Amino acid sequence: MNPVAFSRNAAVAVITLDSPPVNALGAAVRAGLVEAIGRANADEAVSAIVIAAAGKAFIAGADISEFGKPPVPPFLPDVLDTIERSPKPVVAAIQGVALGGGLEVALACHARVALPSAQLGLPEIKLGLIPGAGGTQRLPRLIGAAKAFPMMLSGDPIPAGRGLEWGLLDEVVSSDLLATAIRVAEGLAGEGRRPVTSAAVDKLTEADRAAFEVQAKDALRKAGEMPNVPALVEAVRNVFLLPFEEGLAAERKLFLALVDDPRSKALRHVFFAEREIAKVPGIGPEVKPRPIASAAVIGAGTMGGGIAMCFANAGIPVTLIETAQAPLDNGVNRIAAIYDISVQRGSLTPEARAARLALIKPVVGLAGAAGADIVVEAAFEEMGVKQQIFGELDKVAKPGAILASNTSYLDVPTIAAATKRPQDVLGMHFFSPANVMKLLEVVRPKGVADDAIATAVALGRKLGKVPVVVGNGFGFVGNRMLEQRTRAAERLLVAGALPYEVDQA
Ligand code: DAK
Repeated sequence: MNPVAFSRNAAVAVITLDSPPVNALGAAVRAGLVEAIGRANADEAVSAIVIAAAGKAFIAGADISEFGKPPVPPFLPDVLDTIERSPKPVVAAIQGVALGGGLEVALACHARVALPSAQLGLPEIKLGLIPGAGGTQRLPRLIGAAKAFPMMLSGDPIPAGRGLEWGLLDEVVSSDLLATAIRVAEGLAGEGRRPVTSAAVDKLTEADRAAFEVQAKDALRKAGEMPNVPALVEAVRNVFLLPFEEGLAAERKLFLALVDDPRSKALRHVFFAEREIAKVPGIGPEVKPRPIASAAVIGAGTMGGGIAMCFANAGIPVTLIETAQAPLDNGVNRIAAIYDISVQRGSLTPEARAARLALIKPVVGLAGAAGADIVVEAAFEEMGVKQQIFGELDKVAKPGAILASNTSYLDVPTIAAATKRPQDVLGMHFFSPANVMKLLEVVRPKGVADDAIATAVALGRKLGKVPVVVGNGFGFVGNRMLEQRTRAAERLLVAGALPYEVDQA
């Protein structure tokens, strides 16, 4: 199938990208785009061009799997050059995400229209990179460096409405996206206008530059060891120092050095790994998760409290259970103190703090778990304790409730054997601090129902975690690795190495 289709609507050429799942800019798409722009410009009946996309995304950026492989022409910066230099105006029609190289395509166009649901972003920073196809040079020229730099520094997309407000978009329409893009393209052709982003200068004021330098200083202070932050600062600063072409060449050089950095290679690996682990063997989309409207957490210690916060943060009411009032009060006070710190830092409003605390209901005794759709046990790491709890849970929990243990090492089937419902018993292993760490091991013992695993995975995502389904082996995956490392470190200590030498090794 050709990933780039060409059609005509009166005097407007419509170039439609159709490369599922997300219209990434692989070699075939890049070649198709150049070819289609050339065809439109060669066609005397065409006066303007629209770049549109089929499917849920406009363009999700470069094909990440091509990074680090021998580059195949045409290169994206050259494709964008072709678009920007097109004698006939080119308009981008954006639905869904325009990310990375996808937004850079849109920036090279002469106008941009989008649906309200569109998301515009340069997420390269999250892959250990910086934008490498003109993003660091064109976006500041279009909206000012003080707005462009934070977008590139966070990598988080902005909604279409803000894009319109900032001048990144020319129009936002809730329907008839293609018809609007065609109208805008005809309008530009009629007026003989072809606004070129790389030539824009009016946003690059002294005030903009000063504001950017303040942001840059702060970013460099917080950058840690990530080399892409100083690279981003340098690239954006060039907007004020160099002509466009030279800034572009400098950006490309910085980008290519980062592509070879092992930290970027690791982050690209993580991108695909996180998508790979979403595919659970034997559990397809036909296995529906059970509805989870309420939860109970057993144990108000560090782990239990953190897990209860995960539920409250996701808006799920949660009963926090202890054996006595004093440890329960301690647990609730600890949770409130953690929320207080967030309020002091400004990352949580006092209202949101109150709303989250109101979702946590402290209760003494296991009977409090009776109404919950899921129970997560976070008691002492001792088989006897776990079996006793699960034996009692079997009597009080409602039928079909998921019974999960937060055990980090213990055999889940042995815990499940304390109940008459092993099909509902699994592991949900959070990592400390549970309200912060993203990894969630979902332990899948033999005998557990597929929809119970699907429920734990779906719930994990709702809690903002990266759920990874693992087998029921000692230490599962995370602690199994840490165990080996700790054992080796201790051997070195016994053999006479100093702790800092062990750290170095
Ligand atoms: N490349 C390859 N595959 C991608 C992809 C990409 N950019 N984006 C998504 N996919 C694949 C996923 O791996 C997944 O594949 P399967 O697992 O289904 O096989 C499938 O698309 C669906 O993705 P998700 O499962 O993530 O679906 P969601 O709907 O949840 O999310 C998303 C869709 C587009 C929001 C998300 O996938 C996403 O954030 N994608 C990554 C966006 C990104 O980081 N783009 C790359 C930015 S870097 C240069 C040349 C080029 C460039 C620079 C320089 N020179 C020659 C100097 C350009 C750089 C960039 O664009």
